[in-house]
Amino acid sequence: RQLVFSGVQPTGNLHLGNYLGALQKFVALQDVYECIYCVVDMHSLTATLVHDDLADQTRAIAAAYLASGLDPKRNIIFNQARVPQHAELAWIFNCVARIGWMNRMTQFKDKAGKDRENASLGLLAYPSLMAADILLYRATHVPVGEDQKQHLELTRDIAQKFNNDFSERIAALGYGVEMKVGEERVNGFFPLTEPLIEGPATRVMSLRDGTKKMSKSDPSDLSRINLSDDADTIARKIRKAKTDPEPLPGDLEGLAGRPEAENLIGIYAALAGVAREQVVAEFGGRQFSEFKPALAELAVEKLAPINAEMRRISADPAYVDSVLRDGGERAGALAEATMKKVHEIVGLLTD
Ligand code: AQP
Repeated sequence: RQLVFSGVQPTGNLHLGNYLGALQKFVALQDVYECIYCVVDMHSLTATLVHDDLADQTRAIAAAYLASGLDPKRNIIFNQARVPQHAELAWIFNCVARIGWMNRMTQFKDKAGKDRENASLGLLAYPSLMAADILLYRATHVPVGEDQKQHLELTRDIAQKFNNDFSERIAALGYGVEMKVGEERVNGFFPLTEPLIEGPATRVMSLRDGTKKMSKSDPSDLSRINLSDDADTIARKIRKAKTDPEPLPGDLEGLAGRPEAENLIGIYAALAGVAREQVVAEFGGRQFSEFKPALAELAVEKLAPINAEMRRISADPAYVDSVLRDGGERAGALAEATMKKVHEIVGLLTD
């Protein structure tokens, strides 16, 4: 059985990186797989504990899911806090994972900064909760941006260690599924989940600095296009985007050492749904003064309807809550079934 799981944190405005790296792919995958899409609200406590409007932010991400085209009937859409088994499985994974594994995570190093002793324990254990999110549903595929690749590798390490440590009990209970690890065929309870990191915009960069990831937490609003930006703002941000003085190259090799040009070409390709080769073939030799208006027009064409739909859906918070409640019930039933087996495998006395 193949199943997709992914999530977005309710930590501020969604930007074009979140859209191209995650949401746009979620929508395409709903036609191919059974999918579960979560608003991972408990993750948002790891860096900032007290939020002014966490419930509203949670609804806003759910509205963005729906506005991007996710169907709440075909997919399970819910927020993490409604299904307490996420935290429960994360605790077990905290006991499976090693501190050294967590210490090596680049996102932890970046977010904790120099004063690591003062970072929250939750920030360090973040990947354990992420592994629990995915493995609670025994998801086989996770669409994410490039920045989450390391966390997905850790998810596989946790699954593999759990499968190894409890191999005898898993086999005795008959809960194992045959899977391939390298050349070996083993019996495991949790799948070794594959990341889905594909396409021309797996790492959208800041519009002000092509070497930095486009991010919600960048202090400059000009560095990102927010899904809530209106058409004029989108066009202004693209006009002001940093570029070099050369015309666009006619092939992909010509993008080497030109991170800003590479970023804008990648964004254009992802929005248009074409390969980057096609974009350089079309715009090669032209100046940014010609390319930027074309990119702005395309971005507005794709994002304006999502923006309008987000506003329409957000005006009805009771509807958004009903989607999250219904999704939470469906996710909760699946989570309960997994945890019943996990309790038995681990030997926890719960019934
Ligand atoms: N720049 C990006 N390019 C491509 N994909 C991206 N994602 C994030 N930034 C980019 C993908 O969006 C999904 C949801 O991300 P998240 O909300 O869980 O958290 P994040 O990665 O921490 O988002 P930000 O904007 O980068 O927040 P801060 O500023 O807090 O670091 C994920 O699939 C992610 O890969």
